Amino acid sequence: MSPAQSSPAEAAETYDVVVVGAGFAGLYMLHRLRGLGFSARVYEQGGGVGGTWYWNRYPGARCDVESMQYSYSFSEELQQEWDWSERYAPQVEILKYANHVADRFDLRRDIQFNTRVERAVFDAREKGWSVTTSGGKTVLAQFVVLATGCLSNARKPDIKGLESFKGPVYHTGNWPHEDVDFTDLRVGLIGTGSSGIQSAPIIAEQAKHLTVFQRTANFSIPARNAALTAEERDTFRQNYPEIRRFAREIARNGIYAEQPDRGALDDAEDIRRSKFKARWDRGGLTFMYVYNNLGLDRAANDTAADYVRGKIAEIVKDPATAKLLQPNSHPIGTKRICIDTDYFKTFNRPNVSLVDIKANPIEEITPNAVRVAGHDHEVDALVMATGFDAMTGSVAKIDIHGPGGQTLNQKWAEGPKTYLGLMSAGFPNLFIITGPGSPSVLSNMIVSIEQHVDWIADCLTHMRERGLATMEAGGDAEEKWVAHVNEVAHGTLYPQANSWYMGANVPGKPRIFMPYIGGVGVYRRICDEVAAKGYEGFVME
Ligand code: N01
Repeated sequence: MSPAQSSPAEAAETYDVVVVGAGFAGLYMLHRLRGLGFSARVYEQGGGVGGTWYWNRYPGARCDVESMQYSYSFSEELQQEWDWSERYAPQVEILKYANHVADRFDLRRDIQFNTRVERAVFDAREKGWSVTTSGGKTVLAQFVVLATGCLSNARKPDIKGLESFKGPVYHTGNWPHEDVDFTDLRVGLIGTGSSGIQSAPIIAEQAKHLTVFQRTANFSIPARNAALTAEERDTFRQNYPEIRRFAREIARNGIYAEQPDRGALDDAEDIRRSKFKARWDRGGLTFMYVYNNLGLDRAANDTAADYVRGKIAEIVKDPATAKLLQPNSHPIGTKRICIDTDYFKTFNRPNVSLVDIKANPIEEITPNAVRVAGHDHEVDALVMATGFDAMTGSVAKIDIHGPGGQTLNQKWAEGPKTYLGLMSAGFPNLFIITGPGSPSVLSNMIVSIEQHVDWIADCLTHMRERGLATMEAGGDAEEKWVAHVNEVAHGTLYPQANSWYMGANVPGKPRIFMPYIGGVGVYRRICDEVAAKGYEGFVME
């Protein structure tokens, strides 16, 4: 299957597949490829495996999907032997798990760390990709799989004067590997998404003073994190076959949980409140699944949003601060809902203050302060929890040239276009794992990663068995899929928010709802049907 059998570039290393990234997607992709006898090389820009969990080491970082579910299902031994310590695993433990997987399945020998893929050019004659890395080396591969992650391109906003700041500036998505000590320091935190909301309470415990600069107030539900007991783990393990099946086939978001059977307005107010209370007390993402229409109907959504706003008013003692923390700019859940531990309570501390930068945006950053409305908020260190160029950002950093000479960035200038989120027309033999146009970030990522990896593995096997050299998304199939993804999104409340799902957090980025909102079960069936019909909509030669 090597594309370079009679290549003029005979000295170049050749692989069946180059995988970009050694996070959860890249690791499992490598494992499957190896098992099928394909030669593969993984390039990883970090110094270790784990992807998002390698980079996001900020204080308080932990998963918001429960750990027993945020784990691979492909190996029965693995899921039976690994002991998660808490309901929501901390970053350090998830990273340990990724390292355990890499060792247990002997994956490291095919991974080259500290190496970025800079460029990939399709060679029509060789029917494969010429891949150039940051080390200046070029290898040939018949297929390239982008396992680059959806939230891996950390974004520091362009704020006037930022470069003049004398203290350290950290980004939550690119946190140092060494301990960061905020003791006796005045810390400024910009950004109140999941990362800011998780880190604020921990930073506040350590710092002399924490000033949170909030542009958009966010909805957050308590995590209610706790140690997992041996019984809880055992119950999960015994029921894994059903839990995994349900997560893959039934749950919209790939998470095993009770599914709602009625809308919010079908219940009287007292019943509705008691249901919201039960979910609030239980904690976690399933708050949004108490009713089946919270993402669809604004009046229904308002009932949940009002409940959370009421909770914020109960928790936060200063009424003006509470009011500022109550989100009013978007329906609940249409920006990724946050899961926190004591976030709102943190604003009752005497060493924490909140600054509204919606009404008065940051004017500039000076060597020792953040200036808002003419007032200098003095800080010794800055934490940027300002998010990512999501879903397309890490793909865009690679200079990808299709056979016609067009780059993927040119093709995606008006927004990403894919067929099933897996391939983009005009770029043969290039797969994307959890790309735009697939459920991806709207789901338990591991469920979506496993589904994509398995689909790609089956597809490569299909091609090998038939002696097929290239595969490409068909233009018509892609157009129809893009239209479908849009249509489904616009049937929901999601596009009403200026979210990173819409590309709205990056100035100049096209506003298109990127993930597929139809649900992981529906999506899996579509992908399976496409494969069963001989990869309908794809062109194979
Ligand atoms: O990033 P975000 P994140 N000036 O984009 C603000 C996953 N995740 O790293 O909303 C001032 O959500 C921005 O304001 P606004 C999860 O999927 C999961 O927190 O654009 N402020 C916002 O408040 C999550 O959704 C976990 O008005 C600026 C914040 O910065 C995703 O990663 C933990 C600004 C960015 O929020 C991203 O989360 C962490 C500017 N120029 C992350 N630019 C868990 O599993 C941006 N902001 C728990």
